[in-house]
Amino acid sequence: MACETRKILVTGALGQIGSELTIALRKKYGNENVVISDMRSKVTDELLAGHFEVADVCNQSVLRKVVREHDIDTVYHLAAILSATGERDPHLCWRVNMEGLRNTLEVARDEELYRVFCPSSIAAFGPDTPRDDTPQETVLRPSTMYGVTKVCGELLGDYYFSKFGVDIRGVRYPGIISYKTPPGGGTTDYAVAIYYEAIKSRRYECFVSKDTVLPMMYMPDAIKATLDLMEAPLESLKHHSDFNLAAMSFSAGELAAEIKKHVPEFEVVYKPDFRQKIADSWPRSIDDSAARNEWGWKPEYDLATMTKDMLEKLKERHEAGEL
Ligand code: NAD
Ligand code: AKB
Repeated sequence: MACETRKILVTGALGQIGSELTIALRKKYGNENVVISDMRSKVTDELLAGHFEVADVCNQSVLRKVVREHDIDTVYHLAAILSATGERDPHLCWRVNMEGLRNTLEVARDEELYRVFCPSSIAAFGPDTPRDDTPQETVLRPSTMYGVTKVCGELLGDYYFSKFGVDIRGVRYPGIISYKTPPGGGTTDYAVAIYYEAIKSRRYECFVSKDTVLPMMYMPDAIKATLDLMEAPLESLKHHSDFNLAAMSFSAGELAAEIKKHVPEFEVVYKPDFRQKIADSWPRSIDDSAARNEWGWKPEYDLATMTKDMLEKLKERHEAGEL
């Protein structure tokens, strides 16, 4: 099945992950086979190389129309409200994350789609979960609305799989670090912003404490995981919507120290805000052996290799006047 042509829809495609996943999918399946959609309409030229539709995932008939018009058989459902924005507006978070997913699953069932991808997050865990080497099967009692929607989303996905045969797959992404599109309102955003500020102003005010440790992943690994899971044979999967996924864990202080190796004059001050409490409720490290065993997951980047690449790429963008 690996190289078979697919007709793909990416929702939330203008976001941090969608903007890079779209490019990877188009490279693999061809521009004409990857339709992208988002609520927002400001699209970069790079993403305009294929079809773009403005579509609110809360509107099921619009979603269905896009799927039918473009003969879609696979959806990467990335439209969502993330943790920090979700705590500011929990109702919006519930509506977009839950209605959006249910609409996607309803359309997938009715239109007999081949496969659906919908990510979960380390936010599915909560203060009662073991924080180190967090197991695949463990306590799921998050303290944020975003986390609540991620747990419900995993359960809803698995329900549609067992009840209706919808082949939905998902990973619990850690914080994703990247240099192309800024993150969209999460708690792990500091681990991206710190790189931008190291290049732009040589100073960063960090909104979590120096000793805050969270699981993180570089974007190329996140894209690889997504594509690999979506290509895994169904028979090899015991899990579906909820794979733990890990690459590296580090504290905010360790991240700053790694950046200082390349930018010695870089300074960080720590001023924790409401996001500290969210970070403190999430795991420090993740056991992802189910992903490794069931579909061969293995990350490439660690803190040192990611930092070198991030700083090189952001420096190039800065020199080109893009930042
Ligand atoms: P993002 O905030 O960068 O992008 C989300 C996109 O969804 C945005 O472009 C936004 O305009 C769009 N959107 C919001 N409401 C919409 C609606 N009603 N209809 C259509 N589009 C809408 O998010 P991301 O970081 O790219 O995350 C993608 C997915 O991955 C989400 O499910 C998120 O929970 C998950 N995830 C991300 C991370 C991370 O660190 N980036 C970590 C764990 C899980
Ligand atoms: C967030 O911080 O909300 C996201 C996530 C880990 O789900 N980056």
